[in-house]
Amino acid sequence: MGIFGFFNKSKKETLDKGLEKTKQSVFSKLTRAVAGKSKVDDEVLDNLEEILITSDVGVDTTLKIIERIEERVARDKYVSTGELNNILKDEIAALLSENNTQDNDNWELPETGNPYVILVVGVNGVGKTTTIGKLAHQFKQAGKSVYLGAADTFRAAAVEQICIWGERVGVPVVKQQMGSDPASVAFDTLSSAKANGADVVIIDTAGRLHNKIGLMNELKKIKDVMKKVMPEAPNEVLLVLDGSTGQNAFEQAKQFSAVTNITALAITKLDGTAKGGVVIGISDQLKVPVKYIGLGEGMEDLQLFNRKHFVDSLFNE
Ligand SMILES: Nc1nc2c(ncn2[C@@H]2O[C@H](COP(=O)(O)OP(=O)(O)OP(=O)(O)O)[C@@H](O)[C@H]2O)c(=O)[nH]1
Ligand SMILES: [Mg+2]
Repeated sequence: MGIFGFFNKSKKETLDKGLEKTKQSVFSKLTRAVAGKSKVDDEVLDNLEEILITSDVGVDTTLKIIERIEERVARDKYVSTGELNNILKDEIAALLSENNTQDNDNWELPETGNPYVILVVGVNGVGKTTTIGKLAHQFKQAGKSVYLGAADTFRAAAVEQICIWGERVGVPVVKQQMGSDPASVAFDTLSSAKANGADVVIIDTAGRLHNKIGLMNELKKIKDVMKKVMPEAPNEVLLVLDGSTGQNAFEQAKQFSAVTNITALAITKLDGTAKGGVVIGISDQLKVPVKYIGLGEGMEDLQLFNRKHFVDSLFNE
């Protein structure tokens, strides 16, 4: 492996390109904030605070970042505005690394003797099915055998969509008719995957949140049925969030965590938005780790989230 390890040149390009809109927006605001100023003073810090908040970093995380920069300015006496990008990059990376969760740097999975089961949840349209297709592709590339379960039985088109991904990526999809019981689809998928010695199972679910209780019951039923096949399943409950909705994504994460035990987050659609700063806030504020980020609609446009690479990409000129 080279110095970037898994993070090779093409991945870096995908990340840089995906974060371009956020980056442009942050930089143009920063440039305006320091125009005509040589030194980071209170006014620059005030402007910086506003920039971070309007870039969807979130108020609490912004205040933490500003505090760190204030300390640094007090310590170093004179901090030139030209250094601001680098300081922001360092301080945000340091802040995020204090979070106890770890970044994943490869697609390896824990050895359990059974397939590793990922249950994918999230409200409609956030990118669940697309993320499942991309995950299947990444796991397959890493040499794993993958089974997908079409447990979004709410619409015929949902079953079709995941089958198209299955064909595109070259992995089997277990399905039933539209309208059938999602828990039964999950049961069939886990059973087949186990019988065939698969490495990973990824289960799609419907995004319609009729009400909290309905959702909670449905997810509980799916989980209970999974446990009949493998007591440790699901190994991962992945909540997918649409990054382009900014603070809304944040709210959804809080709401979902309140009704079910979420173990990982995927933040999608970062390529189409200037609100990519939301990843920083979510990664700082929530106990659940951001594991994957979506940077486009293609098969290759999903990456393991790495805090340092993310912040580097955002603040490197
Ligand atoms: N630009 C971009 N588009 C994305 C990304 N992820 C998903 N999409 C698009 O978002 C739209 C919705 O994605 P789906 O995967 O169907 O979302 P879903 O959560 O499964 O939706 P429901 O099944 O209706 O609940 C599709 O047009 C995807 O191509 C991403 O990372 N970037
Ligand atoms: Mg879907």
